[in-house]
Amino acid sequence: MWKGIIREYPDFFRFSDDKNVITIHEGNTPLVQAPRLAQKINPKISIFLKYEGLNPTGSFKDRGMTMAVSRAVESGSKAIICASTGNTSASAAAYAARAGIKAFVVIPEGKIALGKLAQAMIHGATVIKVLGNFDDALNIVKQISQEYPITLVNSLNPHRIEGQKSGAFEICDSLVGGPPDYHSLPVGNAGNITAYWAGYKAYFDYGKIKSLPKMIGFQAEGASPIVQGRIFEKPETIATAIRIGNPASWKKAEQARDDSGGLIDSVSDDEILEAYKMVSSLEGIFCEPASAASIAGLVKKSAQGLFNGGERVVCTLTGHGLKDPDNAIKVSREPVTCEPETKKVLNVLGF
Ligand code: AN7
Repeated sequence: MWKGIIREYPDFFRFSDDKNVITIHEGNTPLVQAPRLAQKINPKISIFLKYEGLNPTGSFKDRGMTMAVSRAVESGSKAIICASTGNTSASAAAYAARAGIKAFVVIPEGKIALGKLAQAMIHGATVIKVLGNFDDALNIVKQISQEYPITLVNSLNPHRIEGQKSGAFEICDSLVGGPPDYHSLPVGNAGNITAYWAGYKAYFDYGKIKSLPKMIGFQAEGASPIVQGRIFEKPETIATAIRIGNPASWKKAEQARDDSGGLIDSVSDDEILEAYKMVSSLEGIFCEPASAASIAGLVKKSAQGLFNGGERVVCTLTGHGLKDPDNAIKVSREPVTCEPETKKVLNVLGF
C-alpha cells in the first residue's frame, strides 16, 4: 500500500521520529497518456498528464503540505497559517485537522472556487476573507507568522517546495524511457515550477535519471508578472487559482526556466477555457481552469513551432475540476429538461 510521499521517498524526506509524519497518503497520482489530445494539438508529440487532482484534497498542494505540516508538528507548532487562492487553504485545513492543530486561512473575498471554500470550512479552519487579492493576503500572513507562534505554510516555507519535488520523482519512476523532454505547468505563485525543477535536479544528482526536461510555465495573461517583468497590482483571470500579481518564487521560477532552457509565457482566458474543455471532452479528465493553462500553453507553443516531432511532454494538471463547478457549468451545453416519457426523451436524442 502506498504510504504517502514522505514514507515512500525516505532518502529525500528524512524524519527522525515517524510519529511526526502527518499524511493522508498523498502522491502516487496517475500519469496518463493523452493520445486524443496530442492528435488535436500536435500529432508528432506525445503528451502525458500528471493528474494531481487525484490527491487527497484534490490538488498538488498536498505534496508540500504533508511536509510543511509534519515539520511544523515536529517543531512543536500548534497552529498554521496561509494566504491562498483556494487550494493551499483546502490542503492546509485538511492536514491541520489530521494533525490536530489549528489552521487559519486568509483568502481573497469572492474569488475562490466554491469547492475549495467548502473544503477549508468543513475541515474546521478559521477562514478569513479579505477585501483584497492574494498578494494582499500573503503580506498579512507573512507579518503575522513573523510576530506570533503560528507556522506559515505558503510556499515561502521551504518544506512545501521540498515535498512538491515528489511530483517529479514519480514521473521519472513511471515514465518509460526516462524523464520527459518538456514539462509544462501553470504558474501562479511560482512554487510548483520551482519544486519540479528542483525535484528533477535532485533525481539527476542521485543518479536516477540521465537527462533533464525543459521547464515551460504559463501564466494567465491578466496575471502575468513574470512574462511582463512587472508586478500586477490588480491581477485578473477566470483561472482564480493563478490570479497572483507578485509571485513569491518569482526569481526561482526564472532560474528554473533559464537553467532548464525552458520558457515562461502567458495564455489568454479564452485559450485556457478552450484547453479546459478539450482535455475533459477528449480524454475524460476533469481539471480546474488554472490547470488547463499547461495545455493551453502547449497549443500556443506548438502553433509557434516549438516542437520538432518526437518530443515527450508532461503537463501537470494541478487541481481537480470538481473544485470549480461554476466554471464547468458556464462553459458547457445546458441539460435538456423534458417530460418523463420515453418518447419525449427519444425526441431529444434525435430519434
Ligand atoms: C490548481 O492555493 O497559490 O505556481 O494559494 O491552485 O505553485 O503557485 C494555488 C496555485 C496552479 C499555481 N494550479 O501553482 C493557492 C495557490 C492550481 C493552483 C497553481 C495553483 P504555483
